[in-house]
Amino acid sequence: MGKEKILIIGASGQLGTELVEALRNIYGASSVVASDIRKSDNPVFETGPFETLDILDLAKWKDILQRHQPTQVYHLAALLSATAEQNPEFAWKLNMQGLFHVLDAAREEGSSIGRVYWPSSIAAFGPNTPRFETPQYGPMDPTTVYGISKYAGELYIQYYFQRYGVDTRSLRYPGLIGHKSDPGGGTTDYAVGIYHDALKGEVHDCFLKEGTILPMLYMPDAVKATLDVMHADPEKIKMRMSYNLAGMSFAPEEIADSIKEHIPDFQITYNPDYRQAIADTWPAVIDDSLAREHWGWKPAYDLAAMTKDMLENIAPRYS
Ligand code: AKB
Repeated sequence: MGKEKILIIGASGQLGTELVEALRNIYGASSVVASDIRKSDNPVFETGPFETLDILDLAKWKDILQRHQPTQVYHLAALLSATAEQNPEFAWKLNMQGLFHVLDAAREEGSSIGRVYWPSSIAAFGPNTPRFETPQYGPMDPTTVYGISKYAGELYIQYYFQRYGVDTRSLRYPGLIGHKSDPGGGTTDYAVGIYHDALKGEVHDCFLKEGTILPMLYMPDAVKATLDVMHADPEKIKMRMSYNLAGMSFAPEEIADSIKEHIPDFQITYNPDYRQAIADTWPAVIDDSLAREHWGWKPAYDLAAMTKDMLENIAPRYS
């Protein structure tokens, strides 16, 4: 690869913030342009270029492309499952039109963009998908607007690869858990909030009920998987929809128990809301064997290791 210029769209979000830091460490701060509708107050955003960008604003998008000539684009801007259900029309517009703006720019004659990363999610699955050892291929009948947009997006990134030769890469993320930024509107996000409540000495009132097993991934593993799939030689990416990806699976009472190992007084209560119905249509345990076979995916963190690391990193905020 020659000199790379990276553009991250939706950089102020949970995953974007982490990728800005990781990619600036690899490529140098000036080679990684962060963009979002609002600038994060995370200090890493002061280390390199930032552009205010609403990806639905085609004129601004084209202007940024012309000025920065990115060779790789990470397009992360989207509404997540719970927020999208509050505003389904806008969620569809943002999640799909935003993706088309990126894919269409990448397929244009003479485009600087050589590679596009776009995230999918376990939300692309639905009630008829096998819940355990969920296969890469099988029934996909998402019930949320977010999940429908992810499944449609998966088909489109494959289409743009097959029809126009755009080098698209993608992962189906489980719930992502990290300590560097606050999560934004997901059904799996209780698994972040619970650590903060535990360290504040508060009872965690969980919006999912006991026994709701969901697939989750700790952020350092998510960042590693994202960079690994983007940096893999093209011939290793033998599948151009989104790869199944797994880290760990647990129910709310299991993460609570892992916290009690460190904070014995911690308590959890259960008060399921509309997010329960979303979680009930998602898989519990994912089969990610294709990612392991094709480009060597292997997660490092289990629940116990993640809990220890989360508590250590969040504790200073509340002490
Ligand atoms: C959400 O809960 O919406 C996200 C996801 C699983 O994609 N974390």
